[in-house]
Parts: sequence; C-alpha cells; structure tokens
Amino acid sequence: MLSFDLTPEQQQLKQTARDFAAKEIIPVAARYDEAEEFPYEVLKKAWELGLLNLEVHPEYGGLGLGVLDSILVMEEINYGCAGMATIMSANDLASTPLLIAGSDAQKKRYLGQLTEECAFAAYGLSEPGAGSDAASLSTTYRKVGDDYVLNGVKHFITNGTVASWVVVFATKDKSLRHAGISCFVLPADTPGLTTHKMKGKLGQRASDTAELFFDDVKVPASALVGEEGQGFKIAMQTFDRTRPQIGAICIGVTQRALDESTRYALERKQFDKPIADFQAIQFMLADMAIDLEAMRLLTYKAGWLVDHGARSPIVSSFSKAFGADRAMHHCVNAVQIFGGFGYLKEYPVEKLMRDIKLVQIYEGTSQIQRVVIARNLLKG
Ligand code: COS
Repeated sequence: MLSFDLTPEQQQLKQTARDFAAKEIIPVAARYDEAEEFPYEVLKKAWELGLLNLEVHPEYGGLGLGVLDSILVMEEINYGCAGMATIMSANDLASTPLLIAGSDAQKKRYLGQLTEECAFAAYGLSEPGAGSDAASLSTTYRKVGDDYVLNGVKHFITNGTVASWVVVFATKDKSLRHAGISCFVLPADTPGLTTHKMKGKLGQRASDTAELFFDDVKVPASALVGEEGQGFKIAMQTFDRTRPQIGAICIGVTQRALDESTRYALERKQFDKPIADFQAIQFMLADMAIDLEAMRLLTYKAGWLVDHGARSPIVSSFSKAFGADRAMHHCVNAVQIFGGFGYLKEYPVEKLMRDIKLVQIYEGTSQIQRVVIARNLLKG
C-alpha cells in the first residue's frame, strides 16, 4: 500500500522541531555563525526536548525511532540553521556504526551516554590524504597483547573537539585497502588522543570541525566494533542510513530559501510593481517548489526503505546528490532574487548559500554519489 501520510506522532515530532527552530534557532543562528561558536545552550534545549539521538533504542534510554523520523526533525532544524543541524546529525552518524555492529556493552556505554546527558559524538573516517577514496586511509592500528594501539590523523571531523566519544576507522595494513580496515569506539579523553578545531569555514560555522591526532592511543579489545576487517563495510552501511539525513538538510534549507524569496519578492517593488509579478522571478520560485517536492519524495523514500529493512545505497545517494545539487542551485537563486541585499549578512539568504555548499562535499561529494549510483546500475 502506498501512503504519503505521516502518523500523528510524526506530525507532532515535526511540529515540535519546527517550533523549536522558530523560537530557539532562527533568532540566534546568525550570531553563532558570525562568531564561529559552538551553540551548546541551543543544543542543550534541543536535547531536553528529545530532538537529538532519536534512533537510539529504548534499552539504551532512547526513543528507538526511525530514519524517516530523523529526517522529519532534520528538515525543520535545518530551516533554522544547517550548522546546528549538522552537529545533531553527527551524533547519528557516530551512533550508526554501533547500531549496525556494536556490542551490547558498547551500545549501553556510548549510546546510553547520549541519552543520559547532553553529550556529543564524532565519526572519524576522513584524513588529509583520504577523502573520497576512503579505503586509502592511513591511520593504523596494531595488536599489542590484548589491546590495540592507534596512530594517525583524522580531519574535517564534525564535533571533534566537543565529543565525549569517537568512532574511528583504522587499518592494520594500508596495502590491504578495504580488507585491512577496522572500526573502533573510544572515549575522547583516552590518553594520546588530542584535537584541534579547524576554523575559518565558509558556512555551517556554528558546527565544530576538527582534526584528531592519535599518538599511540591504546584501547582494549572491547573497543573493536564488529569484527576486524569489517570497518569499511560498516562505514559504507552507515552512509546508506545517514545520507538521507543529508537529503533532509537540503529540504530544510531550500524550504527556507523559497519562503524568504517569496516574502521578499512580494514586498520588493521595481518598475512600480512587486518583483513577484515578473515571470523571471516566478519561474525561479516555481522551480524551487518543484525540486522541493521531488527532494521530499526521494528523501522520505530513502528513509522509509532503511526503516523497512530495505537499505538502498542507490536511493540514499539519489537523495543526497539530487538534494545537494538542487539546493545549491536554488540558494544561489535566492540570493539573486534578493539582488544586492541578498549579498549582505543583514538578510538571511547569503547564509543559506554558504551553508548549503558544504552539503555537496561532506558525507561523500555529489560526484561520489554518482559513482555509487553508476556502480549499482552497472552491476545489474
Ligand atoms: N554496503 C555494504 N558494502 C559495501 C557498500 C555498501 N553500501 N559499498 C561498498 N561495499 C563493499 C563492496 O561490496 C566491496 O566488498 P568486497 O570487498 O567484499 O567485494 C567493498 O565494500 C569495497 O567496495 P568498493 O570496491 O565499491 O570500494 P571503493 O574503494 O571503490 O570505494 C566509494 C567506494 C567511492 C563509494 C567509497 O570510498 C565512498 O563512499 N567514498 C566517499 C567517502 C565519504 O563519504 N567520505 C565522507 C566522510 S564525511 S563523514
């Protein structure tokens, strides 16, 4: 049966997130963006309302909601600020390897912490020399007695300096590529692990982005997530679940671009009439609305598939690639509709344009999404 209805609970959840974005995020988003400051106070309130870590199972203190539920919340939070939403979705990104392959003890300890206090987590895959080619990562692990010892550098890690715990991918032998990679989870205060905030981002400036340095970081055998050598597949399966959340970022930001542009186009007069009367403006607004509808359908479907045990790399990549590229296009158009005012920080659309650019890059570039899509098509 095909249904486009949200349940009453989902509608309520979405409304709660919408009200929160209107009341607690929009009024302060520009200030945190300008200062490049981590918005702890805002996130603490979101956590108290139950808007973070939705997918953590009830036995670890969470609500056990689905990916579609996370998408609905993300859409609304992103309407307010993509930087703040990225912090929240990074908790889901770090939690997902544990949901997929973590032991009961790992889930209890780490996912439990996220529900007991307003804590953050980080997912450490990218490295200075390993971005799109994730399997070429250089962070190493070696077995020493019953322990593992990690060495290397991760970068562009969301929540890196504020995380209480981190998931990290490391190799026992780089020449083995995928087969050599394992996944570990460890407290962020483990001796030998240090962090450094990477400043000066174009957009999403409220989010924390960091380098992580592993210098002979010793972790017990119980830090291994899943089995040795499974790390790369855990990382990819994680993205299949989390890329639809990036689709939700695109929905939220594009909806904001459409609403702001529509309001402005009705107010702003040139040639003695509102600019909304001109087809050039109308067509830009109409194209935003068409793509928004398509983004929602793709992204909700991607989330729904995961929730129904039919995780689909290709549909998750559709959601992210289509969403990111169309959202980028429309945020540039929103600035165009605002004209010179759109280029000023006093108006909201320049931030949308800066924020959305990152979405074409992180969690796999738009080009990597097409690699995933093409490979899935070609393998039949
Ligand atoms: N689910 C399960 N297994 C998967 C998978 C998925 N979605 N995708 C790949 N695999 C498996 C493959 O089946 C293959 O397994 P076998 O060795 O058993 O055959 C293995 O993983 C290697 O796959 P593949 O050959 O496709 O890997 P590549 O090195 O060619 O890389 C891409 C694939 C490019 C898709 C991957 O490196 C990628 O997603 N890169 C982007 C990384 C990224 O998003 N970084 C952003 C981090 S910001 S959080």
